[in-house]
Amino acid sequence: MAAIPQKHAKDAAQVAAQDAKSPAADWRTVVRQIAISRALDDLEETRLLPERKVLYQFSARGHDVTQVLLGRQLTGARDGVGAYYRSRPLLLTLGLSVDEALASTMMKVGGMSEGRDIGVVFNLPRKKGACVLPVCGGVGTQYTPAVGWAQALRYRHSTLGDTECADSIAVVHGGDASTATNGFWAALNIVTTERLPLLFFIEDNAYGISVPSKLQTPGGNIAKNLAAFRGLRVLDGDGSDPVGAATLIEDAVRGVRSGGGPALLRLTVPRLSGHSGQDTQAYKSAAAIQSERDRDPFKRLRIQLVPEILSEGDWDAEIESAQAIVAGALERVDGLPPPDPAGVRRFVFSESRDDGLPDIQAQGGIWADRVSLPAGTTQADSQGPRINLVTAVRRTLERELAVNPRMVIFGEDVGQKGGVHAATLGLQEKFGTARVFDTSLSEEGIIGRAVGMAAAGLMPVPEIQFRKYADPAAEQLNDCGTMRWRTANRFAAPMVVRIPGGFFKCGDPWHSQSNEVQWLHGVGWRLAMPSNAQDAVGLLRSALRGNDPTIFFEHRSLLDASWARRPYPGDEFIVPFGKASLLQAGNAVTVVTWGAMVERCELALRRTEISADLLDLRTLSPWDREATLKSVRKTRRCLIVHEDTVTAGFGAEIAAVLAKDAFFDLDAPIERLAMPDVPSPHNPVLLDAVLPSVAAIASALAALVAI
Ligand SMILES: Cc1ncc(C[n+]2csc(CCOP(=O)(O)OP(=O)(O)O)c2C)c(N)n1
Repeated sequence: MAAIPQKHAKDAAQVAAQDAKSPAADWRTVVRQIAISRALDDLEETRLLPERKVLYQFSARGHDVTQVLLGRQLTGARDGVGAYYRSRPLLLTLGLSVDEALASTMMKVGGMSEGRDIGVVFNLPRKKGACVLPVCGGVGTQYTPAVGWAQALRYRHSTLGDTECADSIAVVHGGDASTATNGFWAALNIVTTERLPLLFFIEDNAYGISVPSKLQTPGGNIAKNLAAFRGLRVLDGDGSDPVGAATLIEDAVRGVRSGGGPALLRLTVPRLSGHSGQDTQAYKSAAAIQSERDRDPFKRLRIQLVPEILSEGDWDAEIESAQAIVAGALERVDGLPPPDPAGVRRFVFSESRDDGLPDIQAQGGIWADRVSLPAGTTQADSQGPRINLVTAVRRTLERELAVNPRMVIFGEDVGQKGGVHAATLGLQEKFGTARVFDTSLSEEGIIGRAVGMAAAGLMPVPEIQFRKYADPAAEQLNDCGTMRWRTANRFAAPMVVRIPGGFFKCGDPWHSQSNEVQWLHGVGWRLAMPSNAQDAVGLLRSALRGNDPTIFFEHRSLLDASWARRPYPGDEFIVPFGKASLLQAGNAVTVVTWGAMVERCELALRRTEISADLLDLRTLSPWDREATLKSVRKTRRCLIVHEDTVTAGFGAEIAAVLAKDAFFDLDAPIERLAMPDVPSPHNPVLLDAVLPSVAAIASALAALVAI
């Protein structure tokens, strides 16, 4: 063997030490994997982007060496990975094939989203071996779902007895700028307070597009700033020294895997290309660009390995082999067809196959793991004791916790206190703190964690304390809803988010808004708005045993309202979504409503003695178009009443459908009665002035039938 040049002797010694103990020691494979990533970047940057066969290119050049080294450490049977758009080398190391990678960026059939999402916004469903949660475009969105995966590992191990989770971990990969996001801090708080097995793997390339890292964290070094953060092990190193980085990565992963609690590893890396294919890097000086090139970790790795560990010939052979692999993939993938536009509407929700069996996602939720639950019945037991709506929710949660060991309930104050609305009262006492638990005050953390738990095969039931406080979770809610579609049914995150909202004895802009229309514009969410205890039981059970993310809206004014009290309909009672309830039948007009307005409409009809169909939609996603159309075609008039504000409220959608599909059946314009476009006011006098009242509904009905 040739003598090691003096200046590299230390490197070679380190490599040899690595060799003896680390899976990353198979340096030849490491070199090939990095070279494949580089060859893909080269191909895309120099050919596919100019030829417009790739429309959005993100190079990982400079980030690739450390990612490959990390990937080789993720050997746990149920390791989970949160990733971002620059994580392709990591995914390639974890099993993403080169064909899949190229088909993704080239928007072809066989890509990880079937052309629906940006090609580097990946996912890697896996029952065994590291699973990569669906990547999102939003920076920082990867953090809280990875936390959910880590918590699910602990739950699956300690409560479900899944021994494979014992030494599995979660890893979340992000850039320096992502450490400024809400998601990062929410995740950091949760993993350190809960002591979850999660590694933050931060590749600091000193820029967020063009913004330097000193604007993302004071002094520009997140590791330094977190050095005293309680419950977090912090490691910091130079990612352009591959051998040193390999040691740090191994150390960080081993620490988390062996029960040492959460850790953060920051590695500085050069970003050797623009932020994306479009970025000319005009904001960097020539000297800065040159200094980044000088820090290229792949060049450094060659110096560290050749010739002592790998011969020059072996190194070159790996580079050539990588180029051949990528060229072969290109030949195959270039010939693939684009995705069929006829399929673009598929997989917004769970679907059935042609043979009627469910077309279940590869990963996420209890359906993907074929967990079976008791059969439901649509027959209500009318002999049960009368219960109020909040009891209906509590009893249904209790029953489902008993039959579904994968179900967990969490949120602010839901534990010992039993929730500020008392919907979870006594559940923690009965089922323990692993299954019913309080969370930190972070709605992003609550919903993001639920996403990761669902991906790991649980049925999370998070509570958002009041409707308005779902706002900080908007990003996670949105990304959860689109997950099935984005991944072309590879992943889904079914969960039931319980949200109390709407007015109570008074209103206010914070606790009392209803704004359900926001969910209806959020692709992929089911939405239930029960008006009474019986429907609450049935709809909640449907949602909890279902295979889609669902918002379950609990109207505050109905929780203990006497009108909403009904006989307990039984432990297996279900109400299918999308089926309106016809509360009374008549001929002069159709009244379409839901939630707290149902009782008011009933009272108004009694007061006016108008013969009407009264439809309680019960669910708005899906909503019962057929029943609505059928009724309006019969009565030829329609009044829609809702609490949400009028402009672009859901009544507008219903009216548009009726105007088109029942146009020739109508004898009068479709009427809407809703809140004017103001926030919910506090003083009851003001609230009464804007909420549709019984009197206002009655006079709208009278006017409508008089036309
Ligand atoms: C929430 C959000 N805000 C802004 C953007 C636009 N954006 C995309 S990448 C990026 C910079 C992120 O930098 P960093 O996290 O350091 O990762 P890097 O790209 O450097 O690898 C920005 C601002 C986004 N995708 N998401």
